[in-house]
Amino acid sequence: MRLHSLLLLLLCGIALPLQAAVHRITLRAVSLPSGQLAYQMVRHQVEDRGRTEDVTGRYAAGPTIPGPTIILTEGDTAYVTLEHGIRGSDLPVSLHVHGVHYPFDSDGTTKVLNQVADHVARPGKPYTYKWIAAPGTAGTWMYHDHAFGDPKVGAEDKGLFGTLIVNPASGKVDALIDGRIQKVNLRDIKREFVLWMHETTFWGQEINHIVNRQIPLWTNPTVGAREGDLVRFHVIGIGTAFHTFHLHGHRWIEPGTTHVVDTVNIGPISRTSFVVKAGEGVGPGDWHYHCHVIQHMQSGMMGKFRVIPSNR
Ligand SMILES: [Cu+2]
Repeated sequence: MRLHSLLLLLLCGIALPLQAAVHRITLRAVSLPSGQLAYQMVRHQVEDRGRTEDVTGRYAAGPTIPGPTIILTEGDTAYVTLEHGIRGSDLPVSLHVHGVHYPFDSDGTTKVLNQVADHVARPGKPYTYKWIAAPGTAGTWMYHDHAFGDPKVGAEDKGLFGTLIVNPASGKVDALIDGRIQKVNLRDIKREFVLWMHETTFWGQEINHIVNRQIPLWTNPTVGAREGDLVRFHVIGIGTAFHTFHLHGHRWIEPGTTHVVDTVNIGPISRTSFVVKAGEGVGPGDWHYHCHVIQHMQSGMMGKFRVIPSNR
């Protein structure tokens, strides 16, 4: 009997996911002095193995474009409450997420569109969405408004968009490092750069794992790393234009393939995510990144990946 119980325990232990945290997140949609809209992190608490940790301090203090990057691990569940903080407007606002699982009432759409019910926040009436980062949902995804101003489309084009990263439960991703495809431990990545391509502008954000903070970079930013550091890029399209993201001096593999590339097609709400070793084979420099559509380049759609010499 005792042996039986022990075996059962062992089997249950094997079947349980390695990590299954519950995230309780509050976001607020606000207006910026520029007239644009943005999401702001209000609170993020993580319940994991009986402990609750407040990680709100990892985010920028104010609203940002793109909005706060929410990072989950396969197996996690997030309850994301949206507050309406858009001054001078009582039009509903929402959160529609891509990539992960959610029940229908967390779709973030309006009754005008879904013919059933509004999944929206109104002034003084927050709305809570449930996102389930089920196995198989690892990847870089996005969340955005699907209601404000236009009850079918929403106001993502005015700044109400942000990034959701679901990291694989294994904690590892494939990358082209030192000339060969190998597994990289996510905990060895120093910085992540989120670059949204909107019409003729990049909107950036850094997730700095050295200081454990998200840093807003706003438009066409210079991003930086030390030579030899592992960095991960997340490039996402939004709006109406199609782009070709290109980074000088570096190459990587298309996720899930062995194709080595240095340019990726990015359409609205399509994305890529890849790891590079900063300056690998080419050394330090102000390596440009830009859209390779000539008209977009001519309109200034570019920035720099500044690789500084290693002090090792
Ligand atoms: Cu472009």
